[in-house]
Amino acid sequence: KGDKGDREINLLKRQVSTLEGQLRALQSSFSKYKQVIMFPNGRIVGEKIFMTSGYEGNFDSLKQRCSQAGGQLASPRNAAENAAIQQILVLYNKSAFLGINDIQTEGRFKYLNGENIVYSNWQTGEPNNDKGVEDCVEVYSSGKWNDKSCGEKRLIVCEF
Ligand code: 293
Ligand code: CA
Repeated sequence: KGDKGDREINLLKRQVSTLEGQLRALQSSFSKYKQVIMFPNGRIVGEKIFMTSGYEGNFDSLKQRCSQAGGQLASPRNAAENAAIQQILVLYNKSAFLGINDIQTEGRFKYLNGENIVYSNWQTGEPNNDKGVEDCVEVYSSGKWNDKSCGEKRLIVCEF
């Protein structure tokens, strides 16, 4: 009792206890900073964060801006992600372009990485490739999707 091994174990126990306290403080602080940074333009769904800056531009411009910021254009892969994007659009009463298009093959909508989409929420009657020029996808503040010309200007929503 009280030999060198015991003293080292007791030291380690105090160090672990100190670290546990510091970790709890950091978690609490991080949680608060998340709340602040998400207000009012950000939404968290699982590990994904959706965010707008309020900027409006054509598809290429939005794609470039999200990429420049270290993210990519919002690419909802399920209803929960689509609903999070919709909540942001309701704040602005605007439509956004998604990171989805059928530029490569008409009628085959893909994510920016070339993967075929795994989820969609088309408005009834869409996609209709109106006038043969609609290769991008806008999402209305209703959450429903419409294919639209990539040259139109829409709200930016990026995912990180
Ligand atoms: C046509 C018919 C409309 C539809 C519109 C959009 C354009 O004008 O009902 O809303 O196309 O699909 O992207
Ligand atoms: Ca359309």
